[in-house]
This record gives sequence, structure tokens and C-alpha cells, in this order.
Amino acid sequence: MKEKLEALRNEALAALENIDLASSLQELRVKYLGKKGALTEVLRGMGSLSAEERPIIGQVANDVRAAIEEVIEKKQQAIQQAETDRRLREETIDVTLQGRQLPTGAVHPLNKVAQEIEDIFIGLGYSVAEGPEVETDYYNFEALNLPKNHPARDMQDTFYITEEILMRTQTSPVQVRAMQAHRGETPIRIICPGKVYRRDDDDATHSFQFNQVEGLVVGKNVRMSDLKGTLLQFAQQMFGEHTQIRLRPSFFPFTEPSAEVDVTCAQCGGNGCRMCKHTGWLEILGCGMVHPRVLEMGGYDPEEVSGFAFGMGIERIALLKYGIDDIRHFYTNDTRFLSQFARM
Ligand code: 2NM
Repeated sequence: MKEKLEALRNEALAALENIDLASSLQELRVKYLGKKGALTEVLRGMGSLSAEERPIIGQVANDVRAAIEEVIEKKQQAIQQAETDRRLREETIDVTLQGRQLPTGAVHPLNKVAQEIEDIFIGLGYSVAEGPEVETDYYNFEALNLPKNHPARDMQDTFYITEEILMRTQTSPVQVRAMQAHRGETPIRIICPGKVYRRDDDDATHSFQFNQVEGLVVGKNVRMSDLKGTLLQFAQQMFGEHTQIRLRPSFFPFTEPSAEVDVTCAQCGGNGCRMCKHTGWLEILGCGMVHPRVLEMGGYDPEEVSGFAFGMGIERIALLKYGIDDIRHFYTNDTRFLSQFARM
């Protein structure tokens, strides 16, 4: 029996010698040391041994088991070490490799100009207010002194959703909402940037969707001279400190009196060039003193308070500021166009 056990040990150790997989190692463990394994099989014969032989053979069996277990344990560690070495070898990262240059984005010129306009007016004490692009007829027209069937409603061809719901044609409905929210309190100093919609045929200077900034001031003793001084400040910060402005009489239903504002052409300094069609002046916005009826519908007593308002197209300001000839450049988003503004 001793010979059988030693033969078993030699066979097991020889089999283990050539193993290099954890799964095969487990198979051999079962084959030699498992409950139905070879060692158990041999030990079944112990019953037929004499009382003197039994402890001796028992000792040999224990030694054989210990020897096989020791080799399995060593093998196990060797396999694990080999696996760790392989991963360390194959999964290394070369931190000295050259990185890949990713293209950097830039703020869109329209957003850039909108931010500049906002910054100028924030510097003058204004807050920024926003509101819905889908509006009611009431906020977009009625409360701005444009009752139904008013001929001036034709001035802006409107995208209607229902008879009462429409895409806003200007951001002034935000200002009506602001007036009503103030419940007669003064002062109000806000600018309202945002998208507006008009049923235009798109061309170099028109788009069915464009961006506007409108401003509103309401308070005691707000005068036309305050409006003019504010717009001169704005024009000089936007187009350069030597910029001058002029006001030409105009008409808007929501302001009285109303004016259109020109700035001296920054391209030629007012001498006349292609940009200003040789007039030396460029139109940049419309403005006026808030109409008494608009103040009333905003919840104010026009005998007690007054206000001024103005509105400008961001696209137009951007065209003039950067000498661009077609607003469609802003919407096509060709990166050869857009990337130029990253450096300005
Ligand atoms: C313009 C021109 C003139 C304007 C008026 C108002 C309000 F809400 F006070 F009635 N907001 N914006 C206004 C006035 C807008 O855009 C060319």
C-alpha cells in the first residue's frame, strides 16, 4: 500500500509539473485529493491493514497529501504571478506619447454681441429679463397699444399658432410682463434679449427668426434727454469712444415721440464709405418715450411716471461691428466663418 501511495504521489507531482492554467490545476486537485479522488480510493483499503501497519500507512498517506497540496499551492501562486506579469506587460500606458490636439470651440458672434450689449447695460444699472417665445396676442400686441385691426399690425407679419397665440415678433411682451409684475413700483431698468419671429423671406438682411435686445426704463421724471444720454453711452462703448449719434423722428405704436437712431460709421469715421452707403451714418435702433396707454396697461399712472424704451436687432449690430455683409453667415455655422470670432 505504501508503494501505491508513493506511486500516486509521483504521478500527481509529474502531472502538476506541466500545468499552467488555473482551471487544469483545479481539475488535478479534484482528481487526486477530491472525495472521489485517487488518494481516497487508496485509503479505502486501510481497513484490511493490521493495527501495527495502520498508523505507518496513515502517516505516509498524510505526507503524500501534504506533498501534493504544497505543489498545488506553489503552482497556484506561480500561475497568479504569471497572470499579473502578463497584465502589467500588456496594459501599460505610455504617458510620454504625444497628446491629440482637440479643436476648441468659440462663443458664437451673435451670443458674443448679445453678451457685450448686456454687459454695457448691466454697467448702467440694468437687469436682464427673459420671457416666453410663444406669446399671447394680448402681450405681443394689445398691451403695446396695438389693438386688433390696428394698421400697424401689418408692419410685422406674424406667425400665428391660434388666433390668440403667436410667436413673439419682438421682446417687448417681456417688458409688459415686467411692468405688471412691479405693481406700480418704480424704477424699472431692464433689458430683454431673445429670439423673435417674423414672416419674412430670408435674404442678406432678413430672417424669419432673429435676435433682439429691447430696453425699458420706467420712473419719475424719466426724460427724452435720459434716453439720448443712455444711447450715446451705449454707442460709444459698443462702437468706440469717438462714435456720435443722431435721432431722426419716427413712429412706433408703443412710443410717443419715437425716433430712429444712427451712429457715425466706424468703418470710415463718418466720411462716407460702402458700408454706410456714403452717408457717414448707420441706423442701429429704434426708440422713444413709452406711450401713456402702454404705461397704463403696465399698471402705471402716466401722470405720475414716465419711461423710455428702445429696441435693436443683434444681427444688425453684429453686421455693422464686424463688417459682415450677409446675416446668413450667422446661421450657416461654417467654422471657417465662426472661428474668426474666437480671436476677436
Ligand atoms: C423698439 C422701438 C421703440 C419698445 C417699447 C417697449 C415697451 F414695452 F415699453 F412698450 N419695449 N420696447 C420699443 C420702442 C422697441 O424697437 C425697435
